[in-house]
Amino acid sequence: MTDVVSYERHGTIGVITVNNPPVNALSVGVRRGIVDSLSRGLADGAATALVIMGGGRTFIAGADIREFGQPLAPPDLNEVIAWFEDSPKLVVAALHGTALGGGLEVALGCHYRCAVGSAQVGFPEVKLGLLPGAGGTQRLPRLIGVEPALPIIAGGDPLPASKAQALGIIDEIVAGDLRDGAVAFAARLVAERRPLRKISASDGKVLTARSTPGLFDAFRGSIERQARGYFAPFRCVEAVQAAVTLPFAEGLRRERELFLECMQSPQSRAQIHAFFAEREVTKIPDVPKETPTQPIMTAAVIGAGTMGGGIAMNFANAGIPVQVVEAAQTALDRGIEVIRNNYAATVEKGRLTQADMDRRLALIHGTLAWDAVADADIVIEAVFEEMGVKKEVFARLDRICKPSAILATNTSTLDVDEIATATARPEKVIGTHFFSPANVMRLLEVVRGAKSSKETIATVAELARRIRKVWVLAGNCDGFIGNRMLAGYLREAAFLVEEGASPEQVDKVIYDFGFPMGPFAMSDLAGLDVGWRIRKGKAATRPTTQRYSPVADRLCERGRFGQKTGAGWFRYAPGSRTPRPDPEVEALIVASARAQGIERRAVSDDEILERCIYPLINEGARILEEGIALRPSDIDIIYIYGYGFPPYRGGPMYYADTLGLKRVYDDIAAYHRAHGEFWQPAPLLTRLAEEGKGFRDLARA
Ligand code: T1G
Repeated sequence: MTDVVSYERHGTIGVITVNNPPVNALSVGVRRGIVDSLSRGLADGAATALVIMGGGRTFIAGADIREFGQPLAPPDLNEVIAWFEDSPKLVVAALHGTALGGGLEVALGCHYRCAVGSAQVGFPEVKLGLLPGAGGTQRLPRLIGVEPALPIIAGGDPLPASKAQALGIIDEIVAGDLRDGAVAFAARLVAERRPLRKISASDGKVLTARSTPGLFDAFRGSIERQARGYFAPFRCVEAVQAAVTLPFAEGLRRERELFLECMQSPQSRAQIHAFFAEREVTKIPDVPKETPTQPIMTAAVIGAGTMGGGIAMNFANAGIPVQVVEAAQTALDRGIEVIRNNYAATVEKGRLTQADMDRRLALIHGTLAWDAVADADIVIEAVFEEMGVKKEVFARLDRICKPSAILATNTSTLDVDEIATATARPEKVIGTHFFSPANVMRLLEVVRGAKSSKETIATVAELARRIRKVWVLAGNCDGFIGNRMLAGYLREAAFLVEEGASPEQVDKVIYDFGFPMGPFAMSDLAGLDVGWRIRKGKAATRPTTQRYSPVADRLCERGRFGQKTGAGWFRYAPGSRTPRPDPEVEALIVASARAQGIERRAVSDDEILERCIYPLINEGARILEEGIALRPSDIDIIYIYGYGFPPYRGGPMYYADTLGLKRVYDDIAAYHRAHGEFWQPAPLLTRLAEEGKGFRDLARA
């Protein structure tokens, strides 16, 4: 059990190395191995000090999440850390990669910490719906002070080594080999007779915080917006508060109580589901990790509109030179100006240096000359959403681009296979559906055409990782995965307001469920004209027997396209993005209901929530049956990253399982009886409900 941790002496310094790839998680074997190695180091008379470090690519990156939910086998991590802190020999933690969670807690139990410059440290537990449960909420505030510790613990984002050093978390940045540097650092500390610093015994900074009790309420207020609906961030604050009000041992006990509250919350289970789902999504059964990929050294984007410009920024941000091709100089200039303004806004917020902005802009080359894309390794088309235009672009690219070039379309509604017919290289054609704004939203739907080769898929997957996208493979169908499911969600929202709900009532129900905004505010943000154009394209084929709400069309006919025109479903004061109810819209809704003979009624919040969320689940089941999505958790990732589904509810398919599919099926069947064909229960949902199973059972199939 202890082969995952080794001990060997280098000169007079004993080195404990954790070897538990891929991230040196603190499994029970690692905890035991660390204790064994510490005992060996203390018994080693020739060792005057000890170093603990990680083998492979990182220091310990946290507790072993896969052990959660199982009875915790000894030794308890708090005990392990206390043995380090109480060691009679000086102990140095040597950090590289990502020293996270329990890993950082182990490091805080050591007397000193050194790191390579590229190391990161942090407490991401809150992103799993947890909190640092091995002394992190008690030691970090004692080391760096309460105010800098709060955002690290309640926010969960990692810190670069430089920032960690400035805060006092890291004592020394090591150049060159980490082990050699750490051994030399430890030897120096011994030679200088530096004290064995025990953070748990240093109360100065937390006692100071007692004189500003208001800082906790102020911090809670500062996270209210982004932590809305979450359980763990506010437990993190309570745990840090205990570090201020209680002695260390009692604070540790309080931390453990709060940790267990978080661990037992449904939110943590949902967030851990999302954590593993985001990694599972990269596994494509017939495109294994070993599939060869093409090098992507240069890229090109056709179209410098909102999407094209945002897509180009992704390449520049990853250091990949990118040509941006437009048809007219004015459109090109406008597109490049929007890119420049986007970067300038980020510099203004202090999240990008001017030098970085200049470096990235220098990688983006605007041009009217199509032959500029001849040598690009990948070209992404982001032109007008009309099949004729797209096929003309792909035919032209097929003639111009080098044979190995991948030709990708950013279409959100058109048939990728049909676009591929415009080329002689269908195996190189693929869908890369970015979400707007493309330089911000992390989701990328990779749409596999019937003839997209495995190499093309693997290459685009690798590129997606380079441009920091969470990518999900989707089959080729109308709306792929996300937008196909969204259709039912938006349809029911429109029906609900004709039946008697108001747009603001519907939006509030969905906002309170945990989305950043409801369907009507979202439509106003995206622009109502986008959907209008699509509906007009399909009007001729829409069955006349099907219920249809014309309200959105009426809004568009009046030029009410949403925020961009100052009015849509809501009205917006000049320069404001705050939606305001508009009597003109209410009148349009009432007129539409009357024209359809719909008797308006009071609609309950519960009905609104079910009629908006259940269509996601029902359509998601159909998408799984058709093989458009590989697994239910892929759909969860799409909705969390692309549509703001609250991570603490795990995504639509996970959420359905928490409700129980029997109940979901019964409710959908009832809506089917009441509202007709749109509510036909998906066969897969029906089968799973009858078998007493959940979507989770599919993943295991
Ligand atoms: N436990 C178990 N498995 C883990 C793991 C963990 N902590 N972290 C990663 N893995 C798996 C992951 O599922 C994947 O598996 C493989 O390792 C590579 O991960 C007491 C209670 C470290 C930044 O939250 O953020 O400590 O798919 O693809 O992109 O207070 O992994 O190969 O089968 O993500 O290089 C706190 C979570 C835990 C860190 C590396 N720590 N991990 O990113 O690789 S709770 C975390 C990450 C805790 C204590 C509390 C990232 C990474 P597979 P990967 P990567």
